[in-house]
Amino acid sequence: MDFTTSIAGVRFPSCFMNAAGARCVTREELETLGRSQAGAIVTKSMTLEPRQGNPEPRYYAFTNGSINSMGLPNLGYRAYAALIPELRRFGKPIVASVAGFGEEDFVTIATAINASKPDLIEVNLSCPNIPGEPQIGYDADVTERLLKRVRKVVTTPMGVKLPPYFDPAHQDKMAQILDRVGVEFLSVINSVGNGLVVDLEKESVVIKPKGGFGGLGGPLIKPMALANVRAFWKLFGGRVPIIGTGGIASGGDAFEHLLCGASAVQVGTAFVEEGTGVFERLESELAVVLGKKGYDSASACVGKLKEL
Ligand code: RRO
Repeated sequence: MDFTTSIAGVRFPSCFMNAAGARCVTREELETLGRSQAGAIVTKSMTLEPRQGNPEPRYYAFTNGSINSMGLPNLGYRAYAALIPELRRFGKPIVASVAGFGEEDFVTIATAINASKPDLIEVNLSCPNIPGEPQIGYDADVTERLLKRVRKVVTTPMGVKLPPYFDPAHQDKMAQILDRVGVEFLSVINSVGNGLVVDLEKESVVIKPKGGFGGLGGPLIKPMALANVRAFWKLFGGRVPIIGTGGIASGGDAFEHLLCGASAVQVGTAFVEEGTGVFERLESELAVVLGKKGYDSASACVGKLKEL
């Protein structure tokens, strides 16, 4: 089965990769991804300075998903800028996830990371877990201003990691902004922000930061992820490639994302829970699904969702 895909002219040996944040902070984790079956190495979202992140416990997995409030633990952009050329030896695309506190940070980081020549730059507009910092992607004016500045300093294909939207008006507005700015791909969606999971035995929250509120991931967010992939795929008429993220725990889940319009998929919760073996498992499961349905490649079913 052919799992190759292409995003913004970059060829990926497999359509499966890690989601930014999942086991991709340290050099060791990034090299482990390099040696794995994953079709790319996606870095943790980086900030100006190294960060320890929020106090633990800050990640909790439960039956239908996960909740996290990691708080951007990362090595700082200088370390990733130095690592990216070294990660080239694994012969697969490198996706650098850029974050920051305020517009200036994004511009500084994007400039330096662009110079280290990753294959794609994913601008994270949707971290839900910094106390007092709203998600940029929920503020149209801030998003447009920030992206216009970042766009000027980035020559690498650039995309955005969007939060989930729950109203078509918000998706329309964001699509118009992204059209004006000019982005080469979309990563859809980040975790569903500020959920709350309760341990009924302990009568307690399950993570420490922000009184227990955190970003939800895993199977429970799949319908929201599929809806956003589909909505943006339609809004851009399939012309802007989409990386689908959210609830991919089986080959069938990946197939659903492809049908909705994703050209590749990122795996977060399932990768954190299973480690790199998840990429082989998902590929073999997707091969069975595609084979049964008569598709000879993953790319053949992209956007083919039927409507009634
Ligand atoms: O580090 C985090 O807490 C985090 C980030 Br930056 C993000 O974009 N999404 C998420 O669920 N957690």
